[in-house]
Amino acid sequence: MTAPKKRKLLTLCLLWQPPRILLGMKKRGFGAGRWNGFGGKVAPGETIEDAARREFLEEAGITVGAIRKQGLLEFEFEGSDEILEVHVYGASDYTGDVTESEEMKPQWFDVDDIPFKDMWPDDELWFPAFFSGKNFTGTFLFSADEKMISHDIRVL
Ligand code: 8OG
Repeated sequence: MTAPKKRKLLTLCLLWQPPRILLGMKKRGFGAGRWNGFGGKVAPGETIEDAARREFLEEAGITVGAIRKQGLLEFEFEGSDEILEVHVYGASDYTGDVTESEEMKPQWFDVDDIPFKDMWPDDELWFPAFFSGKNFTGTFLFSADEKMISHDIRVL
């Protein structure tokens, strides 16, 4: 019997002020070279929502106002013994000045001009659900070299 895969809890928060959205170019580590929202690993003893807010502050220098959970995404990579469980939040206001960090270079984009070709390939599939304001779930299988093999997205 194979052991069940470990789950790694991660956050992803998208700051959306129609018609613009703040994305960051990931400068190092997992996902480097791709535009993304802001987020990362949930620390022991921390709530997922607190982690989402902390990561935004660390990566973009700003404190987000109210955040709303909108999505739950699960990623499995071939050859990996863990599942990435990504909790997706939306925010629409913030305080502070958007600032580049060691991890992210933030930039505002028009929602009609999102750079999907330089993002994780699944984003194009679930961003419309996010923008619709609906809740959604997704499960994705990736190859070890980060190509999407299969996906299943449900808008709730
Ligand atoms: O701590 P670290 O930077 O490694 O966290 C990874 C971040 O990337 C975290 O915010 C979750 C997010 N993330 C994935 N996979 C995907 C994906 O396929 N699309 C998007 N948009 N974000 C992802 O781990």
